[in-house]
Amino acid sequence: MLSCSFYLVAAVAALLGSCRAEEKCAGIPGLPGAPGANGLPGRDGRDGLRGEPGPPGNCLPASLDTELGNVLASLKHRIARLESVLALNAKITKVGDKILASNGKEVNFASALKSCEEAGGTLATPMNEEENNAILGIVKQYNRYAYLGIRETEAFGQFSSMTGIPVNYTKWHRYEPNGKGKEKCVEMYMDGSWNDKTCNLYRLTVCEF
Ligand code: MAN
Ligand code: CA
Repeated sequence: MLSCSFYLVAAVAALLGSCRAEEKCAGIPGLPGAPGANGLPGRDGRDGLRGEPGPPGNCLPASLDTELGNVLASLKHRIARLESVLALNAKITKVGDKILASNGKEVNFASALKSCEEAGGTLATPMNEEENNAILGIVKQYNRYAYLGIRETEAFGQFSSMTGIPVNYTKWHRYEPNGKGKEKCVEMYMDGSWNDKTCNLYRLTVCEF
């Protein structure tokens, strides 16, 4: 049996890795150690090469800018003159930014709305007294009641424009609206006041654009 002191000497020798004759003493390679912690970030790289020049800006050359300005001014002038011609012939009524016009036809509400929409507008919808008076001018011109672009919603007694916005301005005739959900459309009387009315009658088509 080997003495304890032999083991002690062997252990110390192994720990110190002391070996004078390498070929004879090289032991079995140890197991790989655990991976080390991540290193510190590297230094910044060097500046890159100069980029390509950017695309041209959206500024027009002065000459083209002037030319477009002139074209725009003459278009505006021509449109203004055309509007004057149409207004002179009572074909259109200008009120604020809106243009009102009628085809002179009396049809039910759905057909009137369709005609206006096909022409790129909608049924005339007065948003204030000035617009109501402008529509009234057309109603008087044709001497016919007109359907307005206002309808009763699912909530009885609540009226909205075709876009679904509840009407803010109203011009109800005395005791109107009184349809209690049975008169879902609105007609304009000859004095500009409103009456809720069924939608299947023949009323003047007045559009706004
Ligand atoms: C008729 C209809 C109604 C309206 C009354 C007013 O019955 O036009 O819509 O409210 O007249 O008297
Ligand atoms: Ca009514």
